[in-house]
This record gives sequence, C-alpha cells and structure tokens, in this order.
Amino acid sequence: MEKIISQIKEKDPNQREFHQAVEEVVETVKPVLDRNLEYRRQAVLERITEPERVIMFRVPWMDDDGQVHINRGFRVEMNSAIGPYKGGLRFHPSVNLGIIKFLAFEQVFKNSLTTLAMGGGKGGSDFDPKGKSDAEVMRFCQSFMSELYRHIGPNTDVPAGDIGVGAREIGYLFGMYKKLKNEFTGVLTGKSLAWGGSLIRPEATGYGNVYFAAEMLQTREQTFEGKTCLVSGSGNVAQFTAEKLIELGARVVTLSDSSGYILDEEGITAEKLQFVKTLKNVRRGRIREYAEEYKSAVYTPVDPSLNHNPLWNHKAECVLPCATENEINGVDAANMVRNGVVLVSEGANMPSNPAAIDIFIDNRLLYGPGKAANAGGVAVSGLEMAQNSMRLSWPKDEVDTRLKQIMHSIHKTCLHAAEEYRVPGNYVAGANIAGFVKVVNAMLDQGLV
Ligand code: NDP
Ligand code: 2IT
Repeated sequence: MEKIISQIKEKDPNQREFHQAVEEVVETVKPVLDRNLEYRRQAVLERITEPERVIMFRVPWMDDDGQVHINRGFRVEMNSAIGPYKGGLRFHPSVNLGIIKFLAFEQVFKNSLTTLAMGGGKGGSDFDPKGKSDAEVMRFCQSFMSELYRHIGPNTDVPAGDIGVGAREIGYLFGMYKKLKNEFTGVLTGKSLAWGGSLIRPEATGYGNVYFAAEMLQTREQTFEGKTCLVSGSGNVAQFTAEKLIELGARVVTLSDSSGYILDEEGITAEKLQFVKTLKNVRRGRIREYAEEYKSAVYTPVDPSLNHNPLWNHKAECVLPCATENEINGVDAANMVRNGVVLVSEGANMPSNPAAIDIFIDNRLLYGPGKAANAGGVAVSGLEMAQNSMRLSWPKDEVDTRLKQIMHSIHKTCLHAAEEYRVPGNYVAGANIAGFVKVVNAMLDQGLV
C-alpha cells in the first residue's frame, strides 16, 4: 500500500490534496484488503485511484470592458461503477487538477454511501466569480459549457453546484447545454424549481449535515437543544446548516467567509440568518457587514500569520465546518478539545487535516467526515434526477423525509462497517470501508474495464 501511495505521489507530485484524500482512504481500507485476496489480485486500489477520464479545456471569455480572459476548465470522471458520473462544479481561483481530483475521489465514496445509483465526478474552473457582473458570469458559464456539453449527459455525467456555483450559474450552464444539444433533460442538478429543480435541494447539504450530526448525538442520548455551535462559511452549506441547527434549538454563534468571521454571543436567530441569506445570495456582500447590522456581534478579520484559526477557539459543544478543505488543523483541533467540543460534523469536503482527524479520534469525539455528513446534497441531487426521469416533482415533505431516511441509513452503515472491522464508533473508517466495498464489488462484477 505504501508503494501505491508513493507511485501516486511520484506520478503527480503537485496534487497535495489528492494525496491527502487517497492516504486517508487507503489507511482505513487496509483491513478490507487484508481479508480479501481477490481485491489485491485485481489491483482495486490502483484502479480506484486512477480517474476513468480527465478532461481539461480552455475557457475564453470577455469582460464588460471588452478585455479577453482565459481560464482553465476541468471535469474529472473518476468512477462509473455504480452509476453515471455525478458531482459538483467549483469556480474558485484556487482550483487546479489536484483539487478537482481530490473532490472527485471523495465523491465516489460519498455517492456510494447515499444508496442511490451514482458514480463519482467533479469539475470546475480557476475562474473567480467574486466581483464579476451577472453578464460576465453568464458569458463565462456559456463558454465553459460550450466545451463541457460534449462530455456530459443525463445518463453519462451529471454536474451540479459547489463553491462559487449556485442557482445563478446552474441556470446559465443549463441554458447553454439546452441550446447546443437541443434537448431539455436533467443534465444538471440544483436547477430552479420552475424548470426541473427539486424542492429541498438548496437546503439538502446543510439539513443533511445536521440530520447526520443529530444521529451521532443520539448515540450518546443527546440532542442539539441548548448546544452552542460553531459554523464556518456563509454560503449554501453554512446557511442551511445554521438554519436547521436553529430550528432544533441550538445556539449558533459564528459564521465566516474567506476574509474573516463573526461571533454573535447572543446567537444567530432565524431573522438574523435571513439577513445573511440576502447579504450573501442577493447582494453578494461580505460577512463583516453582519457585525455592522447587529451590535451583539464582533467581526475578526483573517490573520494569515497565525498558526490557527481563532474561529475554532471559542467555547462550544459542536463544530460544523462548512467553508473549504483544510480549514481545521491540529492546533485548532486541540483548542476544540480543550474548549469542550464533543461533536464535529463536516459540511465541507475534507475541512479537517490529518493531524486534526487524529486528535478527534484519539479523544473519542463524535466525528462525522464530509463524505458521510455532507452526502445529503448529492443524495437530493439523485432524487432530482429521479424526478426528472419521471417528469414529475415530489412535494417538499416527501423529499425531506427521503433525505432524513438517507442520512439515517448512511449513519447506520458507517457504524455497522466500523463495528465489523473492530473500530467501533470510528465514522471515518466506517464511511471509507462501506463506500469502498460497494464500488469495488461493482467494478469486479463488470470486469477489467
Ligand atoms: P459557497 O460558494 O456557497 O460558499 C462557500 C463559503 O466558504 C463562502 O462563505 C466562502 O467565502 C467560504 N470559502 C470558500 N473558500 C474559502 C477559503 N479558501 N477560505 C475560507 N473560506 C472560504 O459554497 P458551498 O456552501 O456550496 O460549499 C462549501 C463547502 O461545502 C465546500 O467544501 C463544498 O465542497 C462543500 N459541499 C457543498 C455541497 C453543495 O451541495 N453545495 C455538497 C457537499 C459539500 P468567500 O465568499 O469569501 O469565498
Ligand atoms: O460535494 C458535493 O457533494 C457537491 N458539491 C454536490 C454534488 C451534487 O452532484 O449535488
């Protein structure tokens, strides 16, 4: 296994995040391979870590002043053993092939856990939507889709949103796909309700995260009622994580963006959260403005010279990171343990670095890794695909009930796999093992392809 990891590192030395994601999975599925000689003979680890297909393309677009810009577009089609490639698109200046590969790799296991028939993929661009006009974002999305359309389709590869890609971008991308292919199909999820979207999809990742976290708390006969929660981010996942936490009686005291965070000791109420939604989704402003609106809040800008994030160093029982990868390091995790944190549930993908994960596990925290805890988003994407195929739409309660059932089932599956491999309560091992076994068995059924 060490050889496989060193080969991956040698082949693509700059893909740090991909190496990190692979190392975590390889470490935890080792006992599965030890028990199953056939898996080793069939080189399943080597196969599952190599994308089925990588697409990289030029995305030229013109800004409002007539200046030409060139960005790079990506789609990594990682694994289609259990269904069409499925996963989001990320538009952020930090995007590169290594980041998209790590996200696509995580997606394979996450989608497997959802119980729905979806393979794994991810895509995006180093385009930065911040500060761009709607017209510029539209031209960029159209150019991006004018290449991507030939590689995707409702039975081939179904993209969705991620960082920097929300309802606005999905609309522009869908419009261009429809024009080029001359067909109206469910090729993207996260669509608006009026043209094929599903109720609860915008809420799904955040709500699902809290449903998963509530399941973890229940194993210790606890609920969110009265618990203080630290949430990072202020985008889609953070907003609906906070919304469900507030609904369940928790006291949410933080939100953030890449410039800094706010701490509101009086608690973020449903009304204050509505202010955040308008601020971020309509005005596209910064979280700093929350502290200008509400005097109970203090804003702290990011200080890049610090070796920790002060957002994570407040007294709380629960932590729900919902911004981005590696936002929690070992120092942050040690601070959390000292401050009495009992639960960490990841809305973001890989927000905790390996040192932080070790601390969570050593201290027996209820630690829900992203590929289990944030699977509600892609699960409802799967439900959106199902509704599109049937050309009908389910009521809100029906989708929410299915989401709850799926999160319950993922939680049970993780605990069961962890138990079977004698690491009881270890959701990291449980999620990786359960996700892995299902995909690998499907790959073996389908032969060497
Ligand atoms: P959004 O674009 O809606 O929001 C992203 C939030 O995270 C913003 O507040 C943003 O701040 C902040 N952020 C982004 N990059 C950084 C960074 N480098 N440092 C600090 N803060 C940062 O994205 P989502 O809410 O959709 O995604 C958040 C996380 O959840 C990601 O890890 C994503 O992969 C994951 N996820 C999303 C799903 C979905 O359905 N949308 C499903 C499952 C996981 P700023 O505005 O300053 O950039
Ligand atoms: O990371 C993720 O699971 C997502 N960004 C959502 C993917 C999807 O296809 O809904």
